[in-house]
Amino acid sequence: MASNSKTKKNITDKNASSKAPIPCPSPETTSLFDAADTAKFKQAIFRHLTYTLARDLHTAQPHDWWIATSLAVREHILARLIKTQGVHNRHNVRRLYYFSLEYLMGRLTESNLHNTGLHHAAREAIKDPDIPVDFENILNEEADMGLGNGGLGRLASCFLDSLATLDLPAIGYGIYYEFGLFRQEFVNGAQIEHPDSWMLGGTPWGIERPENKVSIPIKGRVENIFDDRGNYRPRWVGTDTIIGIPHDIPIAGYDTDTVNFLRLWSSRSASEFDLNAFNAGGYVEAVREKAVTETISKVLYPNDKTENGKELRLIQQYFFVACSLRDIMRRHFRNPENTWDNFAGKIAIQLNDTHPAVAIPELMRILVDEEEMPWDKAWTIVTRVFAYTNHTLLPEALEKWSVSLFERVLPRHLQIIYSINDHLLRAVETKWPGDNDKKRDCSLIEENGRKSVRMASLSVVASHTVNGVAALHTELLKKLLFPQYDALYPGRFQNKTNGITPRRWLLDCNPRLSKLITDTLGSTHWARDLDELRALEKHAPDPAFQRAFMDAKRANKADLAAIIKTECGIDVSPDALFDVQVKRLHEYKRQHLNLLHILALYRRALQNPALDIVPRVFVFGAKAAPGYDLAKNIIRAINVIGAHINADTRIGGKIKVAFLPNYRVSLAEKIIPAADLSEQISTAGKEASGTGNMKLALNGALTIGTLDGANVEIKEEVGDGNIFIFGMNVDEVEALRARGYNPWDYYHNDEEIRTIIDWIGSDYFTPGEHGAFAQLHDSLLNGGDPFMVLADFRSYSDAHAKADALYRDKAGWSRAAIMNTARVGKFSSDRTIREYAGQIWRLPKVKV
Ligand code: 26Q
Repeated sequence: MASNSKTKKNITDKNASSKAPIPCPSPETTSLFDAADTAKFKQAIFRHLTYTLARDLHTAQPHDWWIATSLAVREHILARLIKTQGVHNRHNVRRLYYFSLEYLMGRLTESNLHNTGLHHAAREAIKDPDIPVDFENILNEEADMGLGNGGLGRLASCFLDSLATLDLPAIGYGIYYEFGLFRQEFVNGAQIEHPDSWMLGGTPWGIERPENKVSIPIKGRVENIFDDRGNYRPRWVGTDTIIGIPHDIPIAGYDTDTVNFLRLWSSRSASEFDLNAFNAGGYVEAVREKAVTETISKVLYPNDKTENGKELRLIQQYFFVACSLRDIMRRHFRNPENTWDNFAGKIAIQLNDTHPAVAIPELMRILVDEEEMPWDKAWTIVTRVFAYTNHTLLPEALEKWSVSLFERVLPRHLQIIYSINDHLLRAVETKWPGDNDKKRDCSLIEENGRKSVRMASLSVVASHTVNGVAALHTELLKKLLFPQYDALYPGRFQNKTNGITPRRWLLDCNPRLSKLITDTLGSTHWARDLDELRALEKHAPDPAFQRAFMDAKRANKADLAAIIKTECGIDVSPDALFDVQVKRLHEYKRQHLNLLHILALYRRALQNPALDIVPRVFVFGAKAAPGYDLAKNIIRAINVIGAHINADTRIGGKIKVAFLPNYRVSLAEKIIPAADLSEQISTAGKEASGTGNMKLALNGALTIGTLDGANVEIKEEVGDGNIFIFGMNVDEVEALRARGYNPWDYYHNDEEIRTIIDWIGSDYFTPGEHGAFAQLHDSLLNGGDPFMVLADFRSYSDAHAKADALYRDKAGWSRAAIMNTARVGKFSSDRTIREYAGQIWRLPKVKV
């Protein structure tokens, strides 16, 4: 988004204020305690502006004010960070290490202000007339830290917030990508990707730690050597070297002194100064090699289902886990009490999907090759340390690396994987003697055609615990994906239903609703214990409370309407029903089902001008992977058809479609508080959990959704009357698929479906441009409609009619919206993290 640097209005008396650098806040507005805090905070801002940034107060830009404000809160956080780490180190505590290739942190300044209790002081301080920028505008200067694709990366960030809030010792590890997820722009409705140079303006939140740099070997070959006792001692030789430099992002817990950190690695070339052949050719060659090495941490892969077989991706994975394991070992062994014997007692590593799974052979290699530990002892350590979270059942999303690529990049690791496989297949033989099918199912190596390494299988076999991310997903994981391992390792699979941090996703992003809740419950303690929201239930029938609740919603909708006007140029009314679908663009998430329904409504309105429908604004936010053509075609179809509908005066503005460009965490924070209806419409069995569903329900949106992922559990919590469930369940999807699903049946038997699909296939919306939406059109018919959009359409349309009817009943809708907020306490990531800490990590709290 363009830099939002509107300056503060109504600066009346500059002279008067500059004579009094620390004006006394008026006693009516702030308590004495706050006044002191405010004064100190203001001093800190000015101090950083002058002595850290070397900026003149009068020429400082909004961006400088943002940095100075961030540094003012950072002081408090760093003091607590040092204290926390001192306690953790001195007491040699057990720690959790979260390994994730993605973190979608969003903006950090405001959440850090909230978590440290300095939000009010900062807001007041910035009212000073000497600061020519509004608080909001200062916060808007911050670029999102968008180092992730979607749900998996945001989950990792919510977990870090909960870990610190619950006083659990934890460090996150990942990559300090120079470019996060691309910035999205629409040109003629089509997605255009731009690089996301989030670091460009500098960030006060990443602290480089060159003193903790590490060296990593890669590539090379294995020499098969035997020692003087005839033991096989392979040597990994001829390797290249990569340097990893850590950057720490402090993670301040809410209302506690605990500050953990996220350690992200950037790659540097080792050969920078190795220029002994000092001639022009050697120099340029050396610099070129440096550039290649430094591409490792350049860019996040923008695909949120596997982009299989890319060498750089495997190198990224190996780079960050190899750096992180060395860092963990350094921390462990610098305490003289520690040995390998207590390593697994002090260290728990959680693998966020299979992306960091190469940590398994890397730790085995360190133990067996470098520490010369017997295989079984090493394997015991490994399997006591690792646990693995699975986030998908989609076969195309399961990571597989070709054996030949693996051999080229990590030859010794491949050997180790083969050895793990030998041990595994012996166990399989013991359990199912002579059963070759079982061996094929369990093997870490897929043998059909070109051989490949199954990273999910490796992760299951090497972990003491494997978890799914919602109850339904975990059941399907055991039944469909890994029945062989569930039988081989009884009890290894667990469920851990996802959660979201109530701090960012209610307290920070929805101040109006937060204030109402705090005023009603008498304190902000609900932000630590989200189950306290249950106490709102008894206010749900109260007309005054309903009015206050819906007033907050309406004000949020007015704010979003202004954003829609700025970003899309579309006028929408805050009195319309705001129907929101925000998530990555994927066929299985079925944004095209939403589009078919929009077209149905539009057509019904055209056919019957007297048709009485509740005015609706359909809000979309979604990025498509740059190489996913069908997803991009769906985006263009929504944009182009939406623009056509928006411009059609015959329907009196009753249907508006707004696709907000560049969906990201900071935009989600504006959209979610303004939603009435939450679209969670994946084909049953495909969405592992979803977390946007939880954020929207918490902010008082009603879900229209399938019985998929965590929707099932949301329904259980909020009650059948407060959610619109439609479509086939998992068993019905499976049964229809077994009978033979044919989308043409629905096309021929349903006049409305047929006309709409023909409409999409025509050039009606793109005069002169034939086949603009051919990919979408074909996928629904000739392509076999793999996600069964047509099969669920009628039921979806009926569910929308019910939503329409309830929305007309103001009291009924308000009551249901309040019930959603009141009853989704289960989906706090604090609950999720308590379960992980108790049942997977065995991780005790440490109060600082
Ligand atoms: C893998 C290999 C190469 C390139 C990219 C990838 C890759 C990257 C990201 C594969 C998958 C992802 C992300 C997956 C993801 O976000 N999954 C979502 O995880 C959420 C948190 O558990 C769930 O709520 C969602 O249901 C699930 O789709």
